[in-house]
This record gives sequence, C-alpha cells and structure tokens, in this order.
Amino acid sequence: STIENILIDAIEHDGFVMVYQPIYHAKNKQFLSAEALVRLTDTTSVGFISPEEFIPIAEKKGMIMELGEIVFDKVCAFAREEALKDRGIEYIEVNLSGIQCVHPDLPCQLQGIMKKYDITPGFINLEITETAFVESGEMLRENMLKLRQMGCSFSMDDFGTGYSNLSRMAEVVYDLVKLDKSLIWPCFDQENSGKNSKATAILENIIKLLLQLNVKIVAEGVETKEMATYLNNLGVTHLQGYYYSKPISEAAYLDFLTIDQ
Ligand code: G
Ligand code: G
Ligand code: MN
Ligand code: NA
Repeated sequence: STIENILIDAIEHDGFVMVYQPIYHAKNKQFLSAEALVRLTDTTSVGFISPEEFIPIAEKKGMIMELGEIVFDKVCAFAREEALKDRGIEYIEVNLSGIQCVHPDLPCQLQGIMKKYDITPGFINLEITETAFVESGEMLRENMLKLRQMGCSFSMDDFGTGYSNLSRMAEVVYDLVKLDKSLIWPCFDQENSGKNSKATAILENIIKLLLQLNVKIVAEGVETKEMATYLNNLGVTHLQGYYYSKPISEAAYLDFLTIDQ
C-alpha cells in the first residue's frame, strides 16, 4: 500500500518526529508529565496520516519493532534536556502497541536505548492499551515485570474501550489508568442542558472503583474548564486535553514549560 511505502521510506530516512502533550497535575497545579506521540514528517504527497492509521499497518507489515525503536530513541534523546529536570517533569509517557508489548525483545531494546542516553528508567512511563492487557497473557506479564524491575512505570491506556474484565485488573500492576474520552465526553454531550445522567453514573462509579484500587487517574480529552473542574472534583488528579494544550513540538513544549511553570 502507499502507507506501507511511506513507512519504509520514513524508517530509512528519519521521517518521524515526536510531539508532546503536557499533562496537568492538579494537586501541584503544574504540568509534571507529558505523553509522547509520533508523527510522520513528510506526507506532502498524500496529506496528514494519523498514527491511528499507520501504526496498525506497521504492525501488520512487521515494522513495529523498528518503528518502536525509533520512537523510543527520540524520546530518550529528548529526555536528556536539562530544562525538563529544571521544570520538575516527573516522567514521559510512551505508547506501546499490542505487538511490542508481547515481543520477547522489548525489555532489552528499551533498556539498551535508556543506557545509550543515560536515562533513569523511572523517567519513562509505558502506556499499554486496555485491549492489550485484556488480550495478552504470560508474555505481557513477563515483559512488564522485567521493565518494572528496571524502574519503568506503566499506564493502562484507553481505559473504558476494552471490555474491561475488571477481575483481571488485579493481575497486573500499573501506576496510572487513563480514562478514555469515550467515557468522559458522553457526560457532557447533549442538546439539553445538564449532564447526561447515565453516562455520569458510569463514569463516577468507575472513578470510585479505580480510586479504591489505589491507582492514579488521568482523564483524556479534557476540552473545557467545566470538564476539568468536574473530573478533578471526582478525584481525577491528572488532566490531559486540548483545554490545556494540544500535542506540540519539542521546542514548543519547552517554551510551554517556561511560560506555564
Ligand atoms: O495523537 P494521536 O492522533 O497521534 O494518536 C492516535 C493514536 O496513535 C493513539 O491511539 C496513540 O496511542 C497512537 N500512537 C501515537 N503515537 C504512538 C507511538 O509512538 N507508538 C504507538 N504504538 N502508538 C502511538
Ligand atoms: O489512544 P491515545 O490515548 O494514546 O491517544 C491520544 C490521542 O488523543 C491523540 O490522538 C491525541 O492527539 C488525542 N487528544 C488528546 N487530547 C485531546 C482532546 O482534548 N480532544 C481530542 N479530540 N483529542 C485529543
Ligand atoms: Mn496514549
Ligand atoms: Na486513550
């Protein structure tokens, strides 16, 4: 396919760049973490291609381990920036696809790159989608254990989209749960004023459950002050979304931190 060829070319010619979306830590009133997201730089001939589209193709075509290596290398190179430490940044979140999560080479690959740039593993938070948690078994747990022993932390990404078998949540250790937009937005999305009461009941009870499991909660897709206030009042301490900032370039992120904290 065209996208496959674009990916092959981008892997060969350094055609990827990372953008960073700041995450607001409400207790500290500061942006103390960020999510790294990959972008293709040169798609002038075909227009913007979302990772939502090209990551699955990279997986299918056997390119995801190579792409994951490029992504992680870029994040670790950036993580050396003194400014991040100066501004109190605690960790950067990096997405892992389902195939990366269960690949036997993953822990070694990531460890090698962290060593190369002298990055403390505690500075890296690995995002694994809820679907990957649900679908994969022993290999995922083995990889997570190794990476956790090195010092990396974990987020369960896209929570609310993967038919959570809630009983399985006790089997894996993660530090953060990222509430998917699809759990949050319906609470605010209605023509008539006031909140949607069914969506609200579901969201509020999920948050109660997660708080009892002692994980930190990140809300994704926070687009308004109203959403931010509502979620924070429910005990969600980490807020991410366009209300605060879109994903931005390295330079823009460093500027953002200089101006905002
Ligand atoms: O910001 P955005 O449109 O880029 O993200 C779309 C989707 O692509 C999200 O589900 C996100 O998790 C995924 N994604 C973005 N960057 C990466 C990456 O570096 N690696 C992987 N595996 N997925 C990514
Ligand atoms: O699946 P994952 O959570 O990794 O994907 C993050 C995606 O969400 C990225 O595509 C990012 O650009 C997007 N995103 C982040 N904040 C917002 C927001 O407030 N609104 C919308 N529509 N998308 C957002
Ligand atoms: Mn994510
Ligand atoms: Na998500």
